[in-house]
Amino acid sequence: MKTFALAGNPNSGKTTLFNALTGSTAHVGNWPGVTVDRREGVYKKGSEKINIVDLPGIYSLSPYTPEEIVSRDFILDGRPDGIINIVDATNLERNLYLTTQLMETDVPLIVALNMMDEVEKAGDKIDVKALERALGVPVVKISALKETGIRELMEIAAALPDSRKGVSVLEDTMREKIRALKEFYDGEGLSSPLFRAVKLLENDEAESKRKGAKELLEKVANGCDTEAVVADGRYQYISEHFSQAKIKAAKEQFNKSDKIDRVLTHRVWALPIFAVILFAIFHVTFAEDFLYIGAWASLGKGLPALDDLGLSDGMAKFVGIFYDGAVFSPGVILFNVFDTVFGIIAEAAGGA
Ligand code: BGO
Repeated sequence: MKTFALAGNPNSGKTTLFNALTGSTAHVGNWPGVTVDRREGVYKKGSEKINIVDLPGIYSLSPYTPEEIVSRDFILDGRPDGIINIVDATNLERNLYLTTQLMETDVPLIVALNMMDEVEKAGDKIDVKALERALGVPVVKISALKETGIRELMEIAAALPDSRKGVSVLEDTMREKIRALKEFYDGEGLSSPLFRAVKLLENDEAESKRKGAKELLEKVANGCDTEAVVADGRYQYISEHFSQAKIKAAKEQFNKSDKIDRVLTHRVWALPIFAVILFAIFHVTFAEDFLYIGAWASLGKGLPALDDLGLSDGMAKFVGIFYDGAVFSPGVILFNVFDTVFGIIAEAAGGA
């Protein structure tokens, strides 16, 4: 039976997807030597059963937190048949930082673009083909919560080739440095040499400890702060390539709140509009002639004053809350309601 690792940022929906995939087959243990839960279960709904190992939620494959260490060790040395990288589609750029690292391993990889129900609810769209081109791995839209797209995800995952050669989004900017370090790792016969080479450029603690690695890095780096260049390179690639996949959506959104924003924040009209809105709020709240119906209805003659209506005392008191020759604004009506109610209470209390 094939084993797939489930990897992703905290809150990307990993637990929800794991539960949807494994149901009652799930069981919890511990990763050796650390108090981090190891959850495992079997996906049975496809043509072949697949063992799913849920890795802890992580932002990076650096070896610093226990969660990062167990995830990295399992991916590099646990020999999974593939990685399902769950990505929160509502936070695409941030989540893809981890994806750029998973891409550098030699492990077959598929991206599950989760929370698509939220994306669609917001009227957004994501260009999956553009994402696939930029990542070089299959991308499948899913909603772990609504359990949509999961069968397709698992069918494509099951059909992934047995091996993959890692690729790095940094190969354009740091080609020579990466090549020199990768040669070193090729010679060491370790798994995922490209991943380790880039990690060494990031001054990764685990890779720097390897015999001869630090000296080689110093020589290759030649005074350059490679760690910063790597982080910059990842973010730059993400904003250049992956934001494009979303821009379409942003343009469509432009029809709605952005259009209103464009008017309300216009360099000329913004202040007059603001003044009108403010005036309207004050008028609605405080005006004694909020709706001066009479002026419009009878060409300036106005409606009769309250005293001229010939109402009984009780009725005049009630109508007077809302009207006296013009309809009062809600603020004035509210004031009158309180005034009348407290007047009645005060009168009753005085009498008592
Ligand atoms: C709460 N769509 C939507 N809309 N939400 C999803 C999806 C999806 O496809 N997948 C997951 N979520 P985890 P990690 C919650 O718990 O699986 C939601 O950390 C809440 N809880 O339901 O836990 C999921 O394992 C109260 O949301 O992620 C969960 O990776 C109010 O994403 C959250 C709102 O999922 C994280 C949400 C008490």
